[in-house]
Amino acid sequence: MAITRRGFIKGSAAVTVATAAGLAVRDLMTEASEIKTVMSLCPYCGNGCGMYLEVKEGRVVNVRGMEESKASKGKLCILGLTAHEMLNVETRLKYPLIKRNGRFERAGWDEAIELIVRRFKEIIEKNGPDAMGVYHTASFYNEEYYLLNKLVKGGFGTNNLDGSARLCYASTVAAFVKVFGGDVPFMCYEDIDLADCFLVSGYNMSSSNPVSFDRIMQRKMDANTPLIVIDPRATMMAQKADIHLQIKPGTDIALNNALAYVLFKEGFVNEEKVSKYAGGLQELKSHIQKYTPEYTEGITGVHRDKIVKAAVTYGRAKNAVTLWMLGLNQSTVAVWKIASLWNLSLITGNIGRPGAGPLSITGQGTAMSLREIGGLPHLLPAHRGVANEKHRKEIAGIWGISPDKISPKPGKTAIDMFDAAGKGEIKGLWILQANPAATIPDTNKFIGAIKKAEFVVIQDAFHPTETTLLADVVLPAAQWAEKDGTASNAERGVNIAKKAVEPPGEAKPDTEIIMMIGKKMGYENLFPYKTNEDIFEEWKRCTKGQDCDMTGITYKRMEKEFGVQWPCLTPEDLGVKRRFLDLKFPTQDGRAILNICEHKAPAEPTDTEYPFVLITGLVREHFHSRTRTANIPRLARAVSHSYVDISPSDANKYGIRNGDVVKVSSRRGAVKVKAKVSEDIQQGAVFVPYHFGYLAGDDKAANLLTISAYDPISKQPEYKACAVKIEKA
Ligand SMILES: Nc1nc2c(c(=O)[nH]1)N[C@H]1C(S)=C(S)[C@@H](COP(=O)(O)OP(=O)(O)OC[C@H]3O[C@@H](n4cnc5c(=O)[nH]c(N)nc54)[C@H](O)[C@@H]3O)O[C@H]1N2
Ligand SMILES: Nc1nc2c(c(=O)[nH]1)N[C@H]1C(S)=C(S)[C@@H](COP(=O)(O)OP(=O)(O)OC[C@H]3O[C@@H](n4cnc5c(=O)[nH]c(N)nc54)[C@H](O)[C@@H]3O)O[C@H]1N2
Ligand code: SF4
Ligand SMILES: [Mo]
Repeated sequence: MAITRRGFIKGSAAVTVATAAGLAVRDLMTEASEIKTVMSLCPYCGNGCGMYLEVKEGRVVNVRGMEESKASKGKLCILGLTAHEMLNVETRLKYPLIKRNGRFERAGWDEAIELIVRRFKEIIEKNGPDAMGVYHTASFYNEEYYLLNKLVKGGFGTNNLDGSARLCYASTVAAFVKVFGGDVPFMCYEDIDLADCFLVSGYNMSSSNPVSFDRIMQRKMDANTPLIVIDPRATMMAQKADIHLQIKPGTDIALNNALAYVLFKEGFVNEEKVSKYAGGLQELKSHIQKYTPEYTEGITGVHRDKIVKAAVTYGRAKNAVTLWMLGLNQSTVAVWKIASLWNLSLITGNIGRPGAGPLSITGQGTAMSLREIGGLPHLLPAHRGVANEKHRKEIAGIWGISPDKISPKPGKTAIDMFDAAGKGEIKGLWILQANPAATIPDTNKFIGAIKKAEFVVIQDAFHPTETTLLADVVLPAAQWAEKDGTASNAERGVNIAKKAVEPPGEAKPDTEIIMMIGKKMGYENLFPYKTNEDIFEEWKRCTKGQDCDMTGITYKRMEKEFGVQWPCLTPEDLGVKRRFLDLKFPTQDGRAILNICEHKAPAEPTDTEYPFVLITGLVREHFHSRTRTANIPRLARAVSHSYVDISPSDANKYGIRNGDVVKVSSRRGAVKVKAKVSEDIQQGAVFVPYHFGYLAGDDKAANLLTISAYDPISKQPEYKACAVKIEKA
């Protein structure tokens, strides 16, 4: 039978439509039919593109780019354009589930919440609040982050609240603190349109942020702007570059120091001027003397002449914008990698001007909000710290609790939190909007740890996921488009995303679920809200007088004005496009800090037994653990299975041909995936995408191979380098 769905006009005569099931014939006279447009934000990456949802008959039937969005100017990438297709799919979780005798059974909300509250209370009463670990996302809305932070730190009384942001952007935040004295990103997207040179390191933007990639390409076309890309792989981004510095994995610091060496030597550093706004110039100058292009060629594998050419191209630019992402963030020397890259902006005076400086774009959609709200183990709302007594008092005042309730001890970061569960120190785990059994490094270790925990609650919009299967209770969450929320994007612009449709079954917004658990645990006083807007208004009170002051931003204003950038003090205040144009930073002497950074190899070097470096990363058509994108047919088809990129010479050496099944093993696990013999990967390295967890097959998950070693400053794991061997399976 043909299945059709026809539009109809409100108030028109009865229309007959065949429903999706193709069976029922209904009188639809009273139903509205015109397309309703709802403003929203793309639920995926940190570019934070604005979008309009087109809603018809209670379903989102289309999305379109929002012209007014400063982040995207009407554009969307393939993920954004197909986002609505994830809403009504079979794998949506519609009811709470409780595991009994190893099997999930459908439960009512009351029963599920009662069980959770009883077990959480038991764990806290018996072992103290630090026996709880809460793991969340960098994709919540402000209201969600705020409530969870308040419940965990102000209710439970533990700071063990961390999440996937640790895997993603922690190193950049730590670098901001180290170099500029605080978590203070200061540029804006428009700076891309004004740059005369782009330096992009460890950021595969053509796949991970196609909208800003397009913007760079546009600027390149308009102004013939040179693009320098640092990446061990020949990604599309790298192939579009004027200069591709194809380093050996993990050798960024040596390369960045060599670029600095050439910049000094060729007279691109105005020492007197730089010393006014940056400290440590002479120390840096003497430190990098050993990083000559010749010496550095030996470490990085990049020809000395190419290093000189890149440095001179960068040095000549009037305004150079620098961008970076996980190729730097996910390393055991991540903070130094980033600081050595930013040294280049600082010594060449590429700072404090439109179109110049380090432009920080985040990975997940609302990572900026997470940082502002302080949903991390050492932070309290609005850039305050748990270790600071004055800060605890201020926040306790707004929360209406005694300051003693907030622990002064920073909580555990992601890897340490799960390790503590593995050791039996953390007994209760609550995981919201994350799929760590697919995304944490060293999956086997993670699964061992979560199995050791006494009670595990997962709150997700889909089931099964690699992590929901390991839970005692699974709670069904409404997702994007099914709830209201606000969020900051990478340029500090605050936006609203409105609810467009009802969630399926009994799924509820995360805010409601957090409040249900919190109230039942006895913290009614923490949740006096009638609406989402009430939550936002209380959050704003935390920002008053802080650097991220949002006093002038309201729900009403966000419905008309797009991405007003904090600080914004009054309703008339237009916000601040760029910060620190006076080159006064929140460090002790007001100057940025030039750091001495020394090259150090990854934690697990290659050897004769494990001779290859494994790089893991993303593809354009999938998002993270694919709970969403695997449900969208055109995306699922585009990349339907995991694979390993191997260079032609290595493939030849091992007798591997395109399409052969290859076993890739590390000291922690092994996968069997199809070989993709490709010029894009260098000899001695292999690449496996991390989107496939164990549900894609027991031997498919890249994170079976990866190592949980992390940067000692940021605690972000080294996903971009571990030692593996390959063999034809
Ligand atoms: N389609 C899609 N888009 C996404 C996401 C997604 O899952 N899918 N996720 C979003 C999120 S949360 C994030 S964090 C971002 C991540 O976005 P990206 O950081 O762009 O993605 P990755 O593939 O992890 O890695 C970036 C590049 O680092 C390179 N690299 C590896 N080792 C090194 C090294 O030692 N030095 C240097 N300089 N480079 C190295 C890799 O070859 C890779 O090309 O993407 C966001 N956008
Ligand atoms: N090997 C390797 N591993 C990596 C990386 C890498 O480069 N290499 N990159 C890391 C990076 S940068 C990141 S950001 C992480 C991502 O790691 P995760 O955040 O763990 O990955 P996601 O798949 O995005 O998990 C989000 C979960 O939330 C669910 N969800 C969606 N919407 C909602 C909602 O509204 N409410 C609730 N409650 N749930 C919802 C989704 O179904 C999904 O299960 O992965 C990391 N893992
Ligand atoms: S670039 Fe990022 S925010 Fe924009 S549409 Fe694509 S995934 Fe969404
Ligand atoms: Mo990320």
